[in-house]
Amino acid sequence: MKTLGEFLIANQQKFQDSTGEFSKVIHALRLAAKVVSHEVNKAGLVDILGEVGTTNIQGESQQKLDVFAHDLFIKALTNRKIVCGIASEEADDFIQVKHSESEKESKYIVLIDPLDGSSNIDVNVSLGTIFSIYKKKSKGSEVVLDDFLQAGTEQVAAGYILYGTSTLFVYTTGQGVNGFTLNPAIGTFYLSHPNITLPREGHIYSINEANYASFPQAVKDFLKKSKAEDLNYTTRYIGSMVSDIHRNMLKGGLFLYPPNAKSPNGKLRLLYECNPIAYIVEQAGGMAVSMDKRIMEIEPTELHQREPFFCGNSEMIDDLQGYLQKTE
Ligand code: P6P
Repeated sequence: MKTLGEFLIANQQKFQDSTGEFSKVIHALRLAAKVVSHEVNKAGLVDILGEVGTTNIQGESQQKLDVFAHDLFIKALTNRKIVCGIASEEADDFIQVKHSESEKESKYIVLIDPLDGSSNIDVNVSLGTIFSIYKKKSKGSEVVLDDFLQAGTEQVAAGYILYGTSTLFVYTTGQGVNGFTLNPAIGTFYLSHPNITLPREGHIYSINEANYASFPQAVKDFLKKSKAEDLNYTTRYIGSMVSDIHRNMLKGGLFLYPPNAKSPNGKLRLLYECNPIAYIVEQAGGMAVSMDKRIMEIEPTELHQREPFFCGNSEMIDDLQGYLQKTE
């Protein structure tokens, strides 16, 4: 079975002018994913080992896992100087990756949610990392905010890492979606889910219905219809987006995070949650929209802006859009 490394080499050879720079970005994300996977899988032991609130043998205080994951991905990407800028959910502003005179300028930027769903750590629910890769578009030697405020259609690649019953690295570069499962015994990702494609039909919808009272009427009407007996829909909601999305990718379904009273623009972040997931879902044959438009066509205005987010099987999205376009 092909490893992620072999897959990258095979794909790199398809682009005669490739310099291997992009592969190095994926290699760095892959390395960080292995370390985060190890830490996530021993999180439950932290209390038992008595590390919480004290210092470990290196004298470092026990970090919260999401800060740990942020630091790790940032280090993996900056130490190798393979990107020129990074934006993270855990950092208010973007991070400039400076190159010395002798170092070759990198052309890639990465936007990342280092550990999405981290509030689930204490209850042993799966977590995820979500990333998006673009090319720097500004002319100067330093990245500027506009380099990060690109529409999702400009993505060079996008992916997620699911720290679940196994650790899965799923990504696309625009030629379909492939998933790699980590063999923790030897630290190698193997191609376990080649060319992931959404099943033609979906009968699952994922939504937090506790917010029903303040959903837009169009969403309420869609949900009412979805409960009709003859549709044999079922609802599944883990509350950790990568888990909900990955299940729907394999089994078919619709993920919805509408606007609500607590989150008037929805809760999910456009740049490092909605756009990368949208790229993956579209590459798997599905669709991803905000209230009235394709999510990847939204022109971002802020680094951490939130958007309503609906993605999954095309026929389920078409059905939902029939309601959304009748908005009140
Ligand atoms: P709610 C996790 O906190 C997260 O960012 C996503 O992973 C998940 O889909 C969503 O929030 C869950 O939000 O409001 O349903 O708890």
